[in-house]
Amino acid sequence: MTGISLEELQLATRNHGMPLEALRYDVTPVGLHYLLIHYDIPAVDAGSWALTVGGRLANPLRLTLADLGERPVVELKATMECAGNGRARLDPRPVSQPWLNEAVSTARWRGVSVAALLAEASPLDDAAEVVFTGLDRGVEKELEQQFQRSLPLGDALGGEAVLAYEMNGAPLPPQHGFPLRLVVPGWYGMTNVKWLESIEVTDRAFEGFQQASAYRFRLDEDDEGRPLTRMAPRALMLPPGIPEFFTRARTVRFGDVPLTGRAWSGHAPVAGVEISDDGGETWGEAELGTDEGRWAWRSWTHVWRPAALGEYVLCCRAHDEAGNVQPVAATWNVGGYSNNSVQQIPVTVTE
Ligand SMILES: Nc1nc2c(c(=O)[nH]1)N[C@H]1C(S)=C(S)[C@@H](COP(=O)(O)O)O[C@H]1N2
Ligand SMILES: [Mo]
Repeated sequence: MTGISLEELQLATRNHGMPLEALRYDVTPVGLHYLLIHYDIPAVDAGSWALTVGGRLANPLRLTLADLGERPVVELKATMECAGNGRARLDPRPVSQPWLNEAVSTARWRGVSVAALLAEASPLDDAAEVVFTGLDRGVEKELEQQFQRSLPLGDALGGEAVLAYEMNGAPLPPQHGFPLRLVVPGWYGMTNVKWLESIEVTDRAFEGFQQASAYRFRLDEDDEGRPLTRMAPRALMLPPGIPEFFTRARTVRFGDVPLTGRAWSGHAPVAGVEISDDGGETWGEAELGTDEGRWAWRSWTHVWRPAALGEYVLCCRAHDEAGNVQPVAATWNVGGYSNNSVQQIPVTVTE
């Protein structure tokens, strides 16, 4: 793997991942939730802020935080994963935010239902997509823009998407989208537009940068590709034993080693998790924990009994009820998206 650039390091220090030991929490404590911010965290004055809901609607709306607070409350536990999670493990490494495995977390979101709000605004017959615009501004590929993403009207009306003003029981913190963000459970991170300024219903497909150029799975520069939507299945393991400070190489004591982790899929419920201690040659079944809801990751456990002292490579992989399973090797792609190849944790078993 070639050396990391100063630009990648600059991104990596702004946008932190979730330390994998935080897989122990059902709901990730806010400060441990991974973070991805393309530009700057915008300054927002809650007193003068309002959300505009416009476009192809019979009843356009303008809503303050107080207006939103008067509407029926919905709450959702959702696992969110950056579409670029796993990017830095591709070779050659696509140069962007260099995630290894840690760009995933789970939060309890509270707010109003997107479907209910759109129903109130009454979409016209020609309504096709819903464009969500954030307040944050920046430049990408020489194009000045605000962060914007769209959802097909059917997904906005039919799913469980939320306009969230609370995260884990407190108002959204600045870095996670204060005062309001979109949460579309099951979809990759970029869908969940932070710092919402407006929602616009359109009669055509949205062609904005973050939709038409970025976040597409493209095999090469000439490939038009397909848009990233739902999260592919993935299981992660809480690294067992203790790490060496600099290499993070792990040591575990000989005996029964309890392994735990979490698994999720945006396509269908997790059907099972398998464990390997030989780098993915042979697999055994892990036990799934309590179902914490369709959109939250599922815990799993497994007691590992190493046969002897020595070196092992621990792996875990998830499959879902739609038959999707994690590959052992990743498919390289231009943006470095959706690399759900199995996690590998080298460990040394000692006396
Ligand atoms: N307005 C805005 N929304 C955004 C982003 C952004 O840069 N600006 N980043 C997106 C991406 S790529 C991800 S992975 C998630 C990360 O959400 P988090 O930082 O709350 O974990 O937010 C998404 N929403
Ligand atoms: Mo992301």
